[in-house]
Amino acid sequence: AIKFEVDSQNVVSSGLPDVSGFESVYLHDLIWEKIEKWPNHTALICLDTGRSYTYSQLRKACGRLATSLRKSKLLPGDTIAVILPNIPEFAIILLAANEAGLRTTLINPAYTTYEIKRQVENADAQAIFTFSAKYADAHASIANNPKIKLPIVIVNDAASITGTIKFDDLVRDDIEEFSVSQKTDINYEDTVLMPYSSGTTGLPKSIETSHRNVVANLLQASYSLLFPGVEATEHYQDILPLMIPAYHIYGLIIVMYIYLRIGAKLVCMPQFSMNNLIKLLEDHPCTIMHAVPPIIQMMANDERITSRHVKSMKIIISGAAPLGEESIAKFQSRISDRVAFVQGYGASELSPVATISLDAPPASCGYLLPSTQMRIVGIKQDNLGRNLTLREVGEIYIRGPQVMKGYYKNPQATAETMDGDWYKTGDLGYYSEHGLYVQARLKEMIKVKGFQVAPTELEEVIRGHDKIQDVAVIGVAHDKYGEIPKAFVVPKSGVKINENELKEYVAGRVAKFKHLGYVQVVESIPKSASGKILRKELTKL
Ligand code: 4UW
Repeated sequence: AIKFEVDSQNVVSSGLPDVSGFESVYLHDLIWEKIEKWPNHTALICLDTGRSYTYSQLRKACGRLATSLRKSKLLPGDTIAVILPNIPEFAIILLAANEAGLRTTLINPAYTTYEIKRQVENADAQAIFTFSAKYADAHASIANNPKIKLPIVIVNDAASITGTIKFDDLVRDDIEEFSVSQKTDINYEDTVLMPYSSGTTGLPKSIETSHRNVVANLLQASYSLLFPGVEATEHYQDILPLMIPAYHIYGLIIVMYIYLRIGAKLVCMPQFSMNNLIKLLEDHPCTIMHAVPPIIQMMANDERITSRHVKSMKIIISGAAPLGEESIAKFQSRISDRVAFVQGYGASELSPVATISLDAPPASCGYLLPSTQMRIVGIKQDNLGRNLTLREVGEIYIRGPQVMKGYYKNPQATAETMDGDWYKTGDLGYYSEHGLYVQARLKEMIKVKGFQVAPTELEEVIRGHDKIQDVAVIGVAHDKYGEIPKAFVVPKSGVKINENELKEYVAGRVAKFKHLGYVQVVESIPKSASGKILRKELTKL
């Protein structure tokens, strides 16, 4: 089979047949497309509580919640903020919001109030879904925002708290399911998701992703990932952990949505830990697993995990950060060599996948998805801006129906990250007969365990410390997390700053994965004439 084609301009195209039909399908309709084939199969089960939903129960709950959302005066184009761990109700809320024509901004429940408030405001959210009374207080200050139409909805908590609504009341049996005629006010180009990403530079931004973007990517990724040529119906017996967070677009689209569409069973893990993963694998004979590199590394090194835990496992898929070949080798030699490993490459701006394939070597990120094109653009003085040939290293540009509409209310950032209809990934790599190899990140984004950390955000937090005059943050290599943030700080004159003092200051303000690994005191921060931090120079200090 032809894996890819290269034209005279060095534009690489997928060798796979184009996907079609994505222009005029709503995201939720695509997910429910085949549901009558498996109404009584379990769709989602919670690892912690055993609470589960069959496909038909899931569909009904989504229809009822969509009706309730509209009754709450939320209108098409309004945004809801979802602050939830991986629980079955996550899928209900997302699919109901999709159906009601609402946009969703997904927030890490481990975020501090400071971080949540920022994201809620950045996305102009009008409703907040959270999971525990414990959080309601913290979110109350956010819910005071005059834009909020629906106060906090508490999912999965028996307690009644003033100013909040219980999720169960929005999905009661007597609520009519959302009717088809109410859907006419949604367009395929409407924004359905607002992933939060720092992109190439600066603070995190809300991305506008349309129904069409996500539907296209679901069809593209399904073609490349689900054993092409095999009818999707054969996958209804698959069992997968929903382990990577559904509040990250990789978990949401590539794990939850893809597999709900084909009738698989998802075991939701609300809180990741090796103990929980071991319990999950012991109780549920998983057949496919999506992970990030640090999890694969932990599995490879954890003596408690043996071949018994992966006896039904066909494949483990990794993405969001580079996967070391040593992890795969150790996994295969120590645990099982029957499990195949595959990497994918994506970004929040790509709804989210660009490359993945079952027949590429595991060190490769795979071949381009159907209907996807790539250019590798020179960044050196002697090849700057030129489209390079196979095996030459440059910046990865991607084009296809999965490329985002743009950054929300930020045309400048959108213009900077796009070259016409090409998305400039800010990643360095090359393409070969074996697919895409990603070598490094050119953009300033730091990735800790696959999670984004924006240096600009940490710099802003650190600048708030009264002993700090100037600061710059970069990512440095970490053997377990991939990378970890390091701050270079210039104290105010005559003041001494102690490393732990600054680490604690940051720890009090941002989620754990953003905490500083290292602090180095310097005399000045290297900057360009225009005042931009020269982060490459910092690595030499
Ligand atoms: N190797 C090296 C990789 C790789 C990588 C990503 O947080 P974001 O915006 O988004 C993601 C999405 C990843 C993803 C989604 C769906 C999927 O199937 C899959 O593979 C299985 C992966 O991470 O961060 C985007 C940035 O993360 C880096 C790269 O720098 C990219 O621009 N990245 N995948 N395989 N680096």
